[in-house]
Amino acid sequence: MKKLFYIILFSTIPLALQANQPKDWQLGFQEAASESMRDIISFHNNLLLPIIIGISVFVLFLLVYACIRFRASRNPNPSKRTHNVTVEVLWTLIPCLILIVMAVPSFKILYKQDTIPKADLTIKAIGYQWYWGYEYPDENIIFESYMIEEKDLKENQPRLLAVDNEVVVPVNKVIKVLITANDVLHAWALPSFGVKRDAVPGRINETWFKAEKIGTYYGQCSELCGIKHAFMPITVRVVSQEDYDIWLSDAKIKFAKDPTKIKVRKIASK
Ligand SMILES: [Cu+2]
Repeated sequence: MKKLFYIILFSTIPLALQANQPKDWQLGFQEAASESMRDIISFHNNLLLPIIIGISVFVLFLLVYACIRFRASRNPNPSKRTHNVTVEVLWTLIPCLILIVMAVPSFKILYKQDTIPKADLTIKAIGYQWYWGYEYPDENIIFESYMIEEKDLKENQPRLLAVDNEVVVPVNKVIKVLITANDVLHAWALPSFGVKRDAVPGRINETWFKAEKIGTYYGQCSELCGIKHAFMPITVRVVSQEDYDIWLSDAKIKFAKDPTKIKVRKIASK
């Protein structure tokens, strides 16, 4: 019995730690890893949810009240009234006011996301049927990122989310993402960063994020793009600046876009 308890305990701990990917039986959003996502979550939890609950409870009350108060046995001769100006004005005005109350903070968040601060790093994501291509335009880096098949998964790699070549970015830096596609519509989406933008062939969309926590974050293509739409995940690994520099110097050789531009690292003289 005790053994069973420990098995359950320890098998649930890793789940609790992996906050950056969908969890079994999850309700609501993934945990925020950027200010943008925190804004979205607080807008949802502090404003939308109370309004939705309030309206649902009110409508339920009206339904129950009407069923009981105006049932045939208690109200044999129904009223013939068809219009009531006061009630009609109210049921138009109140929903308008509710919409305005929701729209103001909603637009504020939208515009905040739309204004891209000065970028520390720019990456370009290109959607293909069915994988993502990435470029680091300022670093002469280009690579492709394919989903890892279930049979090839290593430990701690989530099914349908892990990729062979991850996007690596430094923590606490403004990352600008240029998004486009090369065949059909795709969408580059990363829930923990509050980022989702359509990838449109022949056009470049842009967005940004600033990851606040080191970790691996998972997203998926979010525009129906064909038979393997569900199999082109997005993995972003957020690392410290030092780790990023190490990755960068290797990636510049491994993923060089133009081999003539490789700056060979100076080998320290003996
Ligand atoms: Cu796609």
